[in-house]
Amino acid sequence: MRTQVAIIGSGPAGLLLGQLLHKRGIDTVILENRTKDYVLARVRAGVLEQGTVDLLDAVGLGARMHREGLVHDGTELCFDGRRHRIDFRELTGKTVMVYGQTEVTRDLMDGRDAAGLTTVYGAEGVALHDVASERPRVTYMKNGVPQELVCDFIAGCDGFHGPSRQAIPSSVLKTYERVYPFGWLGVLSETPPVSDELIYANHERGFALCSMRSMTRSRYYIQCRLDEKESEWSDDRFWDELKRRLDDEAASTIVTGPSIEKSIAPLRSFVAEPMRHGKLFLAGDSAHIVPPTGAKGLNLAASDVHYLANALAEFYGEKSSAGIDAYSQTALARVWKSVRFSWWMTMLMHRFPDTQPFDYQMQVSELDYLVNSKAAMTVLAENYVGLPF
Ligand code: RFL
Ligand code: PHB
Repeated sequence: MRTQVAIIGSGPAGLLLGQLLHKRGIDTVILENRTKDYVLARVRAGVLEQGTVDLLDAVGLGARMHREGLVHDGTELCFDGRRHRIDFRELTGKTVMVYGQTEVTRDLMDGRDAAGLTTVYGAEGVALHDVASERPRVTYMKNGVPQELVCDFIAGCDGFHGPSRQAIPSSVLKTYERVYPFGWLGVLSETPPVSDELIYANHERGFALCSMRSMTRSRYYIQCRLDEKESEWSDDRFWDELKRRLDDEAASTIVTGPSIEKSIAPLRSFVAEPMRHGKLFLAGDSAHIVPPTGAKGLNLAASDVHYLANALAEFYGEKSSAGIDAYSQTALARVWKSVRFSWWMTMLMHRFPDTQPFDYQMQVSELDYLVNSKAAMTVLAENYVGLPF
């Protein structure tokens, strides 16, 4: 098989890139090792920046998001037993869209199917070859039969554990990492959200987050230890612990119910540089990971593929390599700012194993300053709604 751009991975990065390139008349094939249903069942992100919303609109796939998504004008920070609102719209003129990653993925997959574009699910043993040459290739197995995809470029959109980043020689690749000493235990339930907006809570017992997927479906998280297992957390234990970390009003009004999904995610910050090697480009989680505290992961995948699609369009349209030569630097400038914001919010909101009473007072004092300073709230708000791209 031959294509212009071989995309590895059908997560949000790969699927959105496929649509952006299709709009510009550039041919793609996506290779995904999982099944379509497996990809659709992964419960992950929930908050889209305006820039991500704009990209879904630009590829003509925003209609359901505008119908079913929830526009949030602000968020709440809870500490010391009280909630404080940060008004994004007033502070920045912008809002965010609460719309699940599973729905974004479904809309993008439907768009790809409707356009008749090729996605190979269940592609096993995907391997990248000759990425620094004029003729890069990807090999894989489909139903036990060896296959080869010849292309002009490879887009590595295969997440943190995929093969693309490994195809960049270690002598070229520089990585930066921080692993946090805790995880998030997430629960999805068919219950109305406790509040109209998200609540990020700093509590002596650990962080908690009240999020949602719709007015009848809630997503809650609590900070947990890394050695804990989902099976140790019955629904009752989860709800009890969540309530203890919220303010009295939220704790007394929250509607609980059976969990329909429960999982623990570790938290890490990670950046790989450069994001391009020869004909291979990394985009999304294959190049960087942020802790979910700032809701940035999916949005960074979107800004990466926006830059990459523009660069490739410039290459095919104007025969200029300027865009692809600048891709890594352009994308990384935005990546690092989101890495910083996510790290800062994580440090501010979580309890660390070595947190002393002094450290906790420092967090509360910073939060108290934050919610009483328009300048500080604006800093949070403009990062949360997303820096321009
Ligand atoms: P993905 O989504 O991991 O997709 C990568 C795809 O590549 C496939 N793949 C392979 N394909 C072929 N061959 C191989 N060998 C392959 N290996 C892997 C995988 O099966 C998969 O389909 O990466 P992508 O596209 O870069 O998207 C990134 C986002 O998924 C991620 O950043 C977000 O989910 C992060 N995230 C959040 N981001 C936000 O912007 N807002 C949020 O509110 C938010 N909340 C979250 C999150 C992530 C979480 N977890 C579980 C990590 C909440 C959580 C709990
Ligand atoms: C979510 O709804 O899953 C979610 C929302 C905000 C975050 C992280 C996750 O910061």
